[in-house]
Amino acid sequence: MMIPPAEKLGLAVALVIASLSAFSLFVELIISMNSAFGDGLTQEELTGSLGNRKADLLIKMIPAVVTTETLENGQKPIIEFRLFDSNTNQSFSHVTYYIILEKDGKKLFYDMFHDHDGDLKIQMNPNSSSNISITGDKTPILDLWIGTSTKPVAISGPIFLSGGLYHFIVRIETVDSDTAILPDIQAPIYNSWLSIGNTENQQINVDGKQVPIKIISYYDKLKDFGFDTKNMQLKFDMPFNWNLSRLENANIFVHEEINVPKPNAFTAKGGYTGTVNGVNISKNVMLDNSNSKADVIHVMLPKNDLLTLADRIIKDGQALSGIMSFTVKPQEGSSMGSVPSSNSSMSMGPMS
Ligand SMILES: [Cu+2]
Repeated sequence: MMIPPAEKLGLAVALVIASLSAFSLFVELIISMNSAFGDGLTQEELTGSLGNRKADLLIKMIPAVVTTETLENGQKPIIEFRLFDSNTNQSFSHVTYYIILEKDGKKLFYDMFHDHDGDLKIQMNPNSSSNISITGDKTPILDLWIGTSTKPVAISGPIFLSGGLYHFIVRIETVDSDTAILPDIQAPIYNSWLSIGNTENQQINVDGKQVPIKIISYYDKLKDFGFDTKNMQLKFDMPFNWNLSRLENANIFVHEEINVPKPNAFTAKGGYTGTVNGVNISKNVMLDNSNSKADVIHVMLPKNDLLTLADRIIKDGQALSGIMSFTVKPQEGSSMGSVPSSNSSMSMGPMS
């Protein structure tokens, strides 16, 4: 179809204006009626609707385990966005995604992306250059980036350089046709906080021997790491917003992974206990002992447990500190049994 240049421009301008006006509006208005939230996962399905159709958005990191360490080793993860009707599992066609990426409230990039089959793939190429650049094919009419499975659009630059939560704000601009722009009031908006694991190497002193350990935090960056040699207790803190309504409205999952080489006195008991802000969370501590050379200890806090903890921590008056404070120490036969698979890179599906 041939479209005269003036009309092309008009369409593009309309699309830009539609998205700009949506921006100022969405905070107060649209977000409350037509959006979904997620927090701390590596993939999730956010529910939404378009007219009388279900319009769920799958946001997924491929592979599921992306950490500062795997990225430093050259990993270039793909982020998949698929808008689909969950009643039929059919993808919408000709989906234009307006995507904003933020970290710690700071905007990293925003642009419009399109996939004719509704299944958008964006490759992330983190590097320390000063600017973000996007490379790929574009649609002929609206000049939107196209990212398919065989040819993902690539975003290069200072993204995913640090671990923690990356906030994707996704607004659906078109479905069914490349040029049928959705009115503000209908355009679904989705919020997802995907997690890049932050890998930290530490040394602990076990019986006078330095043991190098590795901690991966799949929620936010840790701070104030410490090890009490006498009690053999690890401790570390993480920034965390304990606000109950925030937690109730999010798909949320906190996952810390501690790798300790063995054997030594720390690993000798074959089990571990843990606390969060002084509350015993040993049932959330799992040992993967499938590797003969290292214990992999997972502290996994799904939403329900986080809500219970938050309730207690708010009553204790600890919530204002904005800290989740972990301890982990060895204890005989205490861990919930071992993770069955030798693959500790568990995939974190939607948890609500
Ligand atoms: Cu299309």
